[in-house]
Amino acid sequence: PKLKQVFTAAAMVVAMGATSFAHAADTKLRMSASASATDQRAVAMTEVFGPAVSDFAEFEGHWNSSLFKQGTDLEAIARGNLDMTITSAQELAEFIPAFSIFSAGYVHRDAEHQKRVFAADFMDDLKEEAEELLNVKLLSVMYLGRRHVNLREDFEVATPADLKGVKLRMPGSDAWQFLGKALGANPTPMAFAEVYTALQTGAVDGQDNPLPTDKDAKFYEVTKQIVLTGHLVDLNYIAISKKVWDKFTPEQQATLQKASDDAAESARQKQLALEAELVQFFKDQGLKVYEPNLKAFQETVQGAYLNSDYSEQWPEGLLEKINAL
Ligand code: KDO
Repeated sequence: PKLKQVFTAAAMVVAMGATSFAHAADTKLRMSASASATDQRAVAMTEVFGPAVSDFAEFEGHWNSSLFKQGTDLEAIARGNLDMTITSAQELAEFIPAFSIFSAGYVHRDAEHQKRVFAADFMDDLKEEAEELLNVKLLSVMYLGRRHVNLREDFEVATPADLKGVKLRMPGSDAWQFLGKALGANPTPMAFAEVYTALQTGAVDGQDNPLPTDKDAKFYEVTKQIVLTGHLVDLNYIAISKKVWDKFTPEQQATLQKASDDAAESARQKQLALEAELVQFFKDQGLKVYEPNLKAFQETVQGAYLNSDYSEQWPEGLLEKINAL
C-alpha cells in the first residue's frame, strides 16, 4: 500500500505540475529576436512591454538569435514553436513579396512617416495576409534607424560608383542583397551575429546599419569610416502568433496592443536620441563620418528599384500612396 501511496503522490505531483505548467505555458510569451539585450528594441520589450502585460502573461525575451537563427523566427511562429518576434519587412517579403516595398531604399522618410504608413488603411491587406499565411499578427512598427554604409578601409565615397567591388555584408535575404547591389556594392549575405568577426578579419569590407546598432555591436572597433548614405529608414515589426493572440480576452488584447505601441514608442524615442548624438561618438573613436553625394545615391538606388522585378510585385499605386503620406 505504501508503494501505491508513493505512486499516487507522484502521479498527483505530475498531474499538478502538468496543470500549473500548462497554465504557465498558456500565458508565457516567448520572444526570440536577433536584437541584442542592450538594443533599444529589446530594452523596451523588457522594460515597457513585459511589465504592462504581467497581470496575465509572462514575457520572456531571448536575444541575439539565441532561440532561432536570424531569418527563421517567422517560420517558428507559423509552426507554433514561438509566440513573438521582432521581424522585418525583408523577412516578411520572403513570403509576401509586397512587403519588399519597405525594403526599398529611400522610400520611408523618417520615423513619423513609418508610423503613418503602418497605421494607413492600405496596410490592412498586407497585415491580413501575414495573419492568414504565416499566423503572424503585426502589432506595432518599431524604428531601427537610418542605415548607413560602414567600411573597414578609409577611402572617399561620394557616389555609388565608389562602392564598386566593395564586399558589403547585408543581412541574408534577397531583398537585402538587392539593396546592396542598388548601392553599387558587391553584397554578401551573412547573419548579424557573424558581422563583427567578419569585419575584424576582413572577410567583408563593410556592413550597413543604423548608428545605434554600430555602437551597440561595437562595429566602430573594427571599421574606419561611416558614410552617411541614409539609404534605408529601417523598421521592424513587433509580431505575435495569431493563434496565441486569439486566446486572450478582448481586454487582454487591448492591453497587449497598448503595451506593444508603448514599447515601440519608447524604443523609437531612444533610437532617435542616440542617432542625434552618435556622430560625435564615432568621431571621438577616430572614425571618419561624412555625407556623400546624397542625390547621386538616391537617384541610383531609386532607379534600381523602379527598373527591377521588385517594383512589379508592389500593389498598384502603393508607392504613390506611401509617398503622399
Ligand atoms: C542586420 O542584420 O543588419 C539587422 O540590422 C537587420 C534588422 O532587420 C534587424 O533584424 C537587426 O539586424 C537585428 O535585430 C540586430 O540589431
